[in-house]
Amino acid sequence: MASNLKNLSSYDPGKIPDASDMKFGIVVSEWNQEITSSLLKGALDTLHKHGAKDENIEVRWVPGSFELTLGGQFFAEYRDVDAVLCLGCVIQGETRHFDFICQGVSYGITDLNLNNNIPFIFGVLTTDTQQQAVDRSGGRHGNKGDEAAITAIKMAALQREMEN
Ligand code: DLZ
Repeated sequence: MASNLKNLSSYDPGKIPDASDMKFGIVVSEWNQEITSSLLKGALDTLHKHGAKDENIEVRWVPGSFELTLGGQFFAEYRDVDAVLCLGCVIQGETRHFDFICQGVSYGITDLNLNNNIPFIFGVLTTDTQQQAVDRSGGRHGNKGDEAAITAIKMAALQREMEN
């Protein structure tokens, strides 16, 4: 469903597993930092709301969305985490850079999921305008950071359920 029809922050709280013993890595892009900081805040608030503890959440910044995949890979290699949230914002400019970054990060995150057997969450806004990004990072369409956190908790819980 297109996000102009859906609030990214709306979910049924009764259906979210408890995250009090889950560990999370969060990789955030410095590009469009005023937007990505809001995504990060949404993700942290939502993880905490569902029981995640500060000591079980590690945040690392990378220069741009293109670097989210390698930042995510570092979590898989060097940390013991149940899920990794990748947060970024790519805004359409005058050149084709937008397409290459979006393609790189979406394929990259798919590869991370399949090659590491833990969930990596696509928390990247890809918008035509700055206003669309504002609307989806704590504005009138909610916050994609909240959505990323809920997805991380659900996928980490699914993995536990299926491997046990
Ligand atoms: C270079 C670039 C441009 C033009 N736009 C964005 C953007 O809108 N969002 C974003 O996260 N990053 C952007 N970048 C930076 C690239 O992601 C990357 O950091 C550089 O190309 C260096 O690899």
